[in-house]
Amino acid sequence: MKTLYNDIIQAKKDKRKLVAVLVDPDKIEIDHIPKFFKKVHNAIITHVFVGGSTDEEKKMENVTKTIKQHTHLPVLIFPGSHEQITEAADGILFLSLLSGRNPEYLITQQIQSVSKLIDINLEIIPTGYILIDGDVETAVQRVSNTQPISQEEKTVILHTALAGQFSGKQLIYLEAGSGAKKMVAPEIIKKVSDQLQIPLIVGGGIRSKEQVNKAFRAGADLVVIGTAFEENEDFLIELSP
Ligand code: 1GP
Repeated sequence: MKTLYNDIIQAKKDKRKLVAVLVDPDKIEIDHIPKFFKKVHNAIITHVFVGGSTDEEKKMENVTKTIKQHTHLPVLIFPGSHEQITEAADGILFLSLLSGRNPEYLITQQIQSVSKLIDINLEIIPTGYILIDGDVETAVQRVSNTQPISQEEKTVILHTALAGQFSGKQLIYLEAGSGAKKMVAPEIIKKVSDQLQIPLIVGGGIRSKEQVNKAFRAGADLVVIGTAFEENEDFLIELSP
């Protein structure tokens, strides 16, 4: 059953915009999760992504379990490595880093994740992950040892996204990187969304309601926000319906 994905497709058809909160297990205290999710539920958040480039304290499983106990929202793993996979979530963005040329993040990690995935019941959503220069060196860049695509290279970005779609990805994620100084430019989002038939996720460096709306107006179907909530939870109040 492709429930999570079907809901995203339905939202796209209905032009209902989606917002995910990204919870990085390295950056949240387990005890704080109940309080944080009370605020999340008062905002326009529709999805929870859990994961990060690293999971230094090996908290992924516990953080995900605790989140599931305190939310009705769909919880998807957004893994930095196969070690972050846990059956405590509802689904997984099965990422391939299409902007990079490092086989480790194109296929090796994916193969290493199979022994776990075949034994558990997570909805798997094949996702083309495209790292775009956000004007700062991000953790994804460091950990994956790949270069982001420059925001000047609009056609390369478009063709990378379409190559993902043609290869069977079900989502495309344009990522400026966590804590990016510059979000993915609305012109790029528009160029890609005008041609793409599958849902488009945009994240990295989004810190204001205006930026969220810009991304939506340009054609993003789902916007991801992490750092802005880590730095200021009251931003959730700004994002109330
Ligand atoms: C990172 O796109 C997400 O993978 C969110 O980025 O932390 O900058 O909001 P921020």
